[in-house]
Amino acid sequence: MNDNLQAAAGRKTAGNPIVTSIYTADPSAHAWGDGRLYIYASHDMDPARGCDLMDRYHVFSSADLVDWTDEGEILRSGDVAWGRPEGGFMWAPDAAFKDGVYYFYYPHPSGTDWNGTWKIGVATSSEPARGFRDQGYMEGLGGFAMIDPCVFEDEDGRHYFYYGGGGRCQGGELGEDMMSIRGGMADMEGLEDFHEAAWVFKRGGLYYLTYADNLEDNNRMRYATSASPLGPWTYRGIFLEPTGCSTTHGSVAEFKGGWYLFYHNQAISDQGNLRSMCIDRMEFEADGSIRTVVQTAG
Ligand code: FUB
Repeated sequence: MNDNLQAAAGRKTAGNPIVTSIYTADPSAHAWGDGRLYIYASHDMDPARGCDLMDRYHVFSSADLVDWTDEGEILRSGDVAWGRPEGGFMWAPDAAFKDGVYYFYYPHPSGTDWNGTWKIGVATSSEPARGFRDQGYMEGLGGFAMIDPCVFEDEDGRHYFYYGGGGRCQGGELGEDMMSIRGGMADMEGLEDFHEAAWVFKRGGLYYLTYADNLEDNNRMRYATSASPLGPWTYRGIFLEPTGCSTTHGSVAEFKGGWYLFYHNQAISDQGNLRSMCIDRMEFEADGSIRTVVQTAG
């Protein structure tokens, strides 16, 4: 544990960052309906030499967004039979729920050539924060930048899958098995300056796709909206200014009557590969635009 994390550990916080015991990034937030909100996060590892040492995931939950429980580790690279022999590289995940089963989607390379062998793995469990077992990886994806999976459940119970990086994002409808794609993937059109970290949610009948942009060493979050979960998308603007961290990655969830943005910064470590999760309120204009999120500290 480095000195900064040691100093922050145990500090009870209702502010940001929300977890001070370990480094956490890429928060994917879900309210499954049991009165708690769950965050599926990446785990940055010290020393911060890059994103290669990230080899496990933790889940965090809260009933009030103030007191957080570390539910513990749910999966590590050593649990993935098809994974890169050297492990590591467990990057931004997401989760979904259907018919009593929780699905955990995670990007991970399958070979020593980490950059050329990414897959999207799927693990399942009957519980939201423990008992996950790997089920293999998804087939039928486009084969480029297989990172940053996102699953969106529409009000009619259909699930949509998104992923991508390096300027390209694709989406498609998930099949019954939640691992195959029904009818193929398509490029998400209309996203301005897309970098990575796609996230889809719906509010007031409007679909939103949020993502990280390409501002060098200071990514912001932008968004686009559509009348359909698979676009075409209309670009709407920037809603999260730089956090001080070279990457940005966020999710949006409604919980107990409020809308919230979950993202990360480097407030504890001051190092871009040792990140910490944050939450701030989201507010919307009458036309559905997202007001710039105010980043709170401390
Ligand atoms: O955490 C590793 C990578 O950094 C994620 O996959 C990206 O979205 C960025 O946050």
